[in-house]
Amino acid sequence: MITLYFNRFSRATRVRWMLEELGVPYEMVRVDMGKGEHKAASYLEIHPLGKLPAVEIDGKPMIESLAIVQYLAAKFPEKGLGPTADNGTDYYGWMVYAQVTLEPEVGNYFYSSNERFGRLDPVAAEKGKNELRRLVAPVEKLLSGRNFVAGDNFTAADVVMGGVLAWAGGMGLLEGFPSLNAYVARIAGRPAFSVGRSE
Ligand SMILES: N[C@@H](CCC(=O)N[C@@H](CS)C(=O)NCC(=O)O)C(=O)O
Repeated sequence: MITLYFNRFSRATRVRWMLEELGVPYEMVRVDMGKGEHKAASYLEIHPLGKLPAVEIDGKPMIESLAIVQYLAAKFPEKGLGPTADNGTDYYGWMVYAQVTLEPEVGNYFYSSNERFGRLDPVAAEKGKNELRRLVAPVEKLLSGRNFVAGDNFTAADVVMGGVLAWAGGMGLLEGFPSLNAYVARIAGRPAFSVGRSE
């Protein structure tokens, strides 16, 4: 049995989206971060830092959304969301690029451009925006020749890349990148994507 600890304003949306793409049964425990439920002793047993997401798979806790997505792709190979013998270099390379290279810059822009987090810094935001545009340029090139990160078929790498780019696109950071915008539209049109971030 798979249990997902979920809050829609967290990276738990990535894991829920993946589970929905797989079409496997799971149960969801909603964690109210506003009420501090993620720091409760019972939840700290599952995620030692009190962060989201976490899952329990057959009673074993697992943390880190990128690892969870990869693990789920491997656990259900018949669903075809993992790498093939031919596309592993793109699958792993671009999936990790999205998480490690792109996502921190999108996050920096999000926090430095948004008053409500108390870190508003227009200079840092502008710098971050320009840096992100430099970093997404290779992905624009990649996606100008294919529909998905690892080729013609949607894979778990798109759950990671698609989520990060949809976040960037939603803040207007992808203007002038036609392939990225087409990709985000393709990704956002998937029913599982919408379920992943719903209440
Ligand atoms: N690298 C972790 C990041 C986990 C993380 O930072 N989660 C945020 C929400 S997206 C969180 O729980 N923040 C609340 C806190 O740190 O107290 C992952 O991908 O799972």
